[in-house]
Amino acid sequence: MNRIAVFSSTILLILASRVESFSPANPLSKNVDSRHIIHQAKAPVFDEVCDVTGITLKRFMSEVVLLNPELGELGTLFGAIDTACKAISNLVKRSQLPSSETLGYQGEVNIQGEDQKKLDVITNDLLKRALRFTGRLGVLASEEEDEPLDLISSLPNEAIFSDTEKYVCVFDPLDGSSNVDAGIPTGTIIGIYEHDETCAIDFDDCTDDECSEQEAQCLANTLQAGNNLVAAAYCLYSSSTFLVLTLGAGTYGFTLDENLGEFILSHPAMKIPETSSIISMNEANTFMWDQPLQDTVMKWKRGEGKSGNSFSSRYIGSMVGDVHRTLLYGGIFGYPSDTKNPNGKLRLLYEGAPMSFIVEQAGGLATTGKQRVMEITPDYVHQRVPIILGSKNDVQEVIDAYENASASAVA
Ligand code: AFP
Repeated sequence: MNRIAVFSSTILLILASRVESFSPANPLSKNVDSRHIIHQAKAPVFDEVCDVTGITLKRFMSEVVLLNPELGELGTLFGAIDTACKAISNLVKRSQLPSSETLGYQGEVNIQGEDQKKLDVITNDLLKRALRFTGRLGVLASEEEDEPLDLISSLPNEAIFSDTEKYVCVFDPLDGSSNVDAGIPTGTIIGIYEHDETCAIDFDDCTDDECSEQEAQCLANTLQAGNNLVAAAYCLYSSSTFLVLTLGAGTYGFTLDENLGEFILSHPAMKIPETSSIISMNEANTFMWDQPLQDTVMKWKRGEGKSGNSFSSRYIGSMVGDVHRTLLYGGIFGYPSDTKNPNGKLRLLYEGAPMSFIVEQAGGLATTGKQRVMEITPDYVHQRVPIILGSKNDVQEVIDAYENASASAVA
């Protein structure tokens, strides 16, 4: 086989697996309309550049858009995410240098009562600007913003974007930032929803009171269940910089090639191992967890769970790093409900739902113990949710334990 043929067949396999994961027989596939189905109709056009460089994220997205022109605006948003992740990766890497002045605290507390680090604020601003100037962003909600923001109406020449499709972006710009001073991995988490045009606010024409109804509509745009996500991604800033995404048809991992300055497809059609032997939760909280979870984890430690594997612990305390390892090696990552925090610690909208989407699209499961995370509609933007996600069989064992406990409570 010549070089182009080898490359072409690899891509066709990737595209085939994207289509396959949309099969209605796949219990994990979302209830999607045809707009989100990636068609295999036309053979992609390739050149020898990719044979030398690998498939860049830009190339990947343009192939997707070529085959699915209706996803064109999403391609533009991913262009902004690509740039923002590279910029944040540089900021995090340089943050220890005395000249960077990005370390330490901002002196502000965010809406969840957490001390904001300078990097939280800088990366929030960076991502906000990158997405805003695509002209495809309707509303944005961030861990670092008290309320959702409508940024499109404040763009210069906003009118030129009036006919383009808009999206709602929800994100945590720098998750795990409390670890950054110790050089521990951090990450950015992003979820993308469709946008309801009726939410545009003209800030020039209204006082706070007059706008409240529109603001409520705007807010409603962001309060969507994970099932409505059209795309999700995370960037992990670690030994390498990774960008992992799903468009609802499989999970794809890219690694930043620092020499090229491009994300290169390194993990096509990721599949999380179905069973594993890794527990990744803050075990200092074990005694406060729900009894079914405590019992299951204890069985795993003794090698008495369904798989018979003796489990081992791996916990960074930085969700993106822990989820990335879980995707690659399998196991369970969680921040479950406990007696002190009945809804756990992690936020549903911009942490729980996008990560659950990515994990499910790689063949894993994500639950609160009692409910699939993707089915929960948030009541407010910064709502927390208990999370247990990872290898299908291991998460199922937890779900079964909760079901058995509630059945015996009823009996
Ligand atoms: P920070 O962003 O404040 O560092 O919190 C990180 C995080 O939200 C998530 O990334 C971790 O999984 C989780 O908190 C760790 O929490 P514990 O320190 O309570 O284990």
